[in-house]
Amino acid sequence: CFTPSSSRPSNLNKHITDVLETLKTRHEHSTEETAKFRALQYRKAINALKRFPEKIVKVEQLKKKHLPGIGDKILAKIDQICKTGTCDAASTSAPEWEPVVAEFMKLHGVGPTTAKHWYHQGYRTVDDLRQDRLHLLNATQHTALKYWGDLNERIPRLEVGQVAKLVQVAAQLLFGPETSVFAMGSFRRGAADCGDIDIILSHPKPPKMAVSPLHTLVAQLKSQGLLIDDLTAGHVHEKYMGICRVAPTARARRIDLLWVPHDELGASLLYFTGSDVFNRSMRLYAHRKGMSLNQHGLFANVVRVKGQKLNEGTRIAGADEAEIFEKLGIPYLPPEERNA
Ligand code: DCP
Ligand code: MG
Ligand code: MN
Repeated sequence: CFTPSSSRPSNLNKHITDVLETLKTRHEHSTEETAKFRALQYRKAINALKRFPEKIVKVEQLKKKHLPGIGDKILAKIDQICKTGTCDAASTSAPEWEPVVAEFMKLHGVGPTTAKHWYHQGYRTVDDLRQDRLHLLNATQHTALKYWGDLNERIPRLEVGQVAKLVQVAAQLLFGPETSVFAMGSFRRGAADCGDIDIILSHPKPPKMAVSPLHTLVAQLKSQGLLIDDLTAGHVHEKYMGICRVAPTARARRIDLLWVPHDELGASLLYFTGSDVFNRSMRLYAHRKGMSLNQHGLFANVVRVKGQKLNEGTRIAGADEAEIFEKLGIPYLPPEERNA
């Protein structure tokens, strides 16, 4: 997945990836212990197939290729899809609880276990939850429900840019012009619309204050009316999750603010740009090279025994994003190329 898309054809295997998408979604809504792992395997398989340079008409084309996520079980499904256009697992209709659980899981802070629990208690729609049973929900879920309609809408790219600009102006007024502010996540990857607004802030010499700079900024943005509700409680240090509104009559949007140390800015930019699948591949790549990558930096000389880290290693990059690619021996990929 470290190949630029310009040298990659478009998805030649939609006939297969569409069916696998259905199965992936089933696993995402499942409460089985292995469901998370399986959903991830499907995501990897789907990404690998999308990039596969030829149209697959026989499963033999994939044998011995060892594509990510494609083990014997998925190979058997692909075989069936090649032969019949679908596979048993995908053509059986979804169980009755599935669409209900899927709807509940769209609420921030609700996973499959909670969603299934509500289903078993007899709730079928988000309106059922809203009616008179609010004691069911914790504070975060309650806030998410309050803005349910708005939060299900995609955010136009333009609006993400406007919010980031407002945050930048406020932060630079508070902490000076050397404060850096970046719009991250799918926005930085070039998406036309985003699921939420992700912002990184950093400062070469963070002001020493009684409360953290991020907490100060959040208070300021609340008084301006940009931030309208919290999803995290208490004093914020490094990460804030909440709800914002670009103007009084605009829709409510999910916003994440991250305050990072200046010498970790590159690693944080890399992490918060994503995608999450791209991050996982990059971490795995580092791991294979005896290194370790996280949002704080790239570490070399990591000693692992049976996969367990015995030491943290030495940090060899962190402040600069491009340097992390360089030290890993991967050609730099611009954010738009990290959608895998
Ligand atoms: N991230 C990650 N692993 C996770 C969650 C997040 O690596 N489990 C990183 C990669 C994401 C970034 O954080 O790209 C931002 O997370 P979002 O959930 O906001 O995802 P995106 O911005 O990529 O997509 P969306 O448009 O849905 O917000
Ligand atoms: Mg996002
Ligand atoms: Mn986010």
